[in-house]
Amino acid sequence: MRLIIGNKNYSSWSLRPWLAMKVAGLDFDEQVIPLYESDTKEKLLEYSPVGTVPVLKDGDLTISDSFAILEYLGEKYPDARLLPVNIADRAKLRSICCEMHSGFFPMRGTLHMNMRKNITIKLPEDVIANVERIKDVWRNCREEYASKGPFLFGHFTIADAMYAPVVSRFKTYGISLDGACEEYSRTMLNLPEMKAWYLDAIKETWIIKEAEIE
Ligand SMILES: N[C@@H](CCC(=O)N[C@@H](CS)C(=O)NCC(=O)O)C(=O)O
Repeated sequence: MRLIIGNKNYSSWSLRPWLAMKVAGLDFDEQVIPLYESDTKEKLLEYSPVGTVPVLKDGDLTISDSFAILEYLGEKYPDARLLPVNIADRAKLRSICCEMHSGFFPMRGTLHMNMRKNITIKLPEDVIANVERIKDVWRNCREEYASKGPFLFGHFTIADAMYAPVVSRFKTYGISLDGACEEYSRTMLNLPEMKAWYLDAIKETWIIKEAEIE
């Protein structure tokens, strides 16, 4: 398999399948395409007509979109337990994954993923509302699944992959966390695979000005 991704410092959608594939111990090549350069679109279109990253190539199959890739991996590698076994848990997982995938626009538009940065900014009301809702999601999951392990559904699943960039954004922008949310954030940041992505991100030299809040 080959996973085509964007800059590790900035590409939140790319982090999601990469992290899940690494945690699941899957064998794959990765290819980074630096985003928002003059030839980026042309390069992206070589891999998928959608023209965005991430893209997963598995033999003749091309899968675009982070969530579609995660779902595919969950189905293809059941032993990796990227999806919960229980149908009700799967439904709950999909509900919070879709909420992430199709929502939180104020948070996504203001708190760009930027792993090199540590900065405190005054948050607008709509971003605060998103942050509070995300904390609720994490708290509710941790309350329900705490006895099964430290991740949202106990063991690591695609839900943790979906929220991994949020963990990083909260760290970058100094969002204060306590209790279950602080523990969850620590669990995610201490994942060896997350640390490996951070190390690669920090080494990158590309700068995307729009994602660099001063
Ligand atoms: N909903 C898509 C979003 C993908 C996306 O917007 N990726 C960004 C990078 S994080 C991208 O490829 N931007 C380049 C462009 O739009 O030209 C997914 O989940 O994969």
